[in-house]
Amino acid sequence: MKKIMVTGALGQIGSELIGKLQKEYGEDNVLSTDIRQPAESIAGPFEVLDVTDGKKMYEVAKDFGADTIMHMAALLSARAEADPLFAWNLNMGGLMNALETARELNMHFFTPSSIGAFGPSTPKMNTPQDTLQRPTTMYGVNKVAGELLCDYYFHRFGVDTRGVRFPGLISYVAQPGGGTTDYAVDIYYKAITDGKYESFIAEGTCMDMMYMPDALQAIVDLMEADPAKLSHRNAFNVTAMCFEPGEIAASIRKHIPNFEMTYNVDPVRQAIADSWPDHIDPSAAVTEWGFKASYDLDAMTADMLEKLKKKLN
Ligand code: AKB
Repeated sequence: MKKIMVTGALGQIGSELIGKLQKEYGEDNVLSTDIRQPAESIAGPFEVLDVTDGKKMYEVAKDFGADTIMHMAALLSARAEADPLFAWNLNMGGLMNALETARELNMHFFTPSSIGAFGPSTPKMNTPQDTLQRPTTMYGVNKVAGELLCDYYFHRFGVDTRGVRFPGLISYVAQPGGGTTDYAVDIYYKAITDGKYESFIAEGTCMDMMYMPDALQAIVDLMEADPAKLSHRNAFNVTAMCFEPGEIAASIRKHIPNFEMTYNVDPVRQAIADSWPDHIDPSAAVTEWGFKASYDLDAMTADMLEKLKKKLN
């Protein structure tokens, strides 16, 4: 049975990944770590861990007897643009410590990359797995450097590093913080509480997205994949849908007919969105480890609205 340590366990992906991993591998075999204490008690073991503290990361992993590290702690794109130096130190320092811990303790390794690893010179449609990556954001620079570092640790030290390039992730459990794709989560909350939403991303701006259950399944499937079948590792394109703000509004109107959408574009987040692809090609993930997404836009909207109505009432 695997023994998995997760960093950033209280973040947007981490807070749901923990439950998924506990279901797959048993509650006691998943160690949650985060820089802050959980607001309410959470299932399974928990340790406070600042990922920039490499010594403590190593000790926590060793004491737990972890054989796998899932490094989720990171600053997202808009936050990183507001404080680039802090982003570099946290995103790269944390990743380096996690890779070193994995090397020293001979652990399997997962960390997410992002569509943010692409830039304006990348082909926008059906963005290939292997293509130009010249991002113009600090987050993107971190993600490309991170992909290369993970490949380096695999080739140089034999660490079993694996990763995916996630699109915007949408979930009703934990809200994202400081991302460019966050509008596609906020919109569902506001649709229920206010019946209207002011989008900070302009009409017509397409970005790839995925519903959280598909993202969690992708992590588990990639980590379970036969290494002999992986010719890529860091990191696989994955996506479930791509839409622009008007399309998500139209999907919400199928349930809330009077839902109103207005626009007040945030130039910083719009520039980031404009530098990213419209739609990436996930075929390498499909071929090499059977990636599959179950939710399209309308299926996700129906589930989000149903679950959020229960949560917010
Ligand atoms: C962000 O918007 O920064 C993230 C991402 C696409 O990596 N959701």
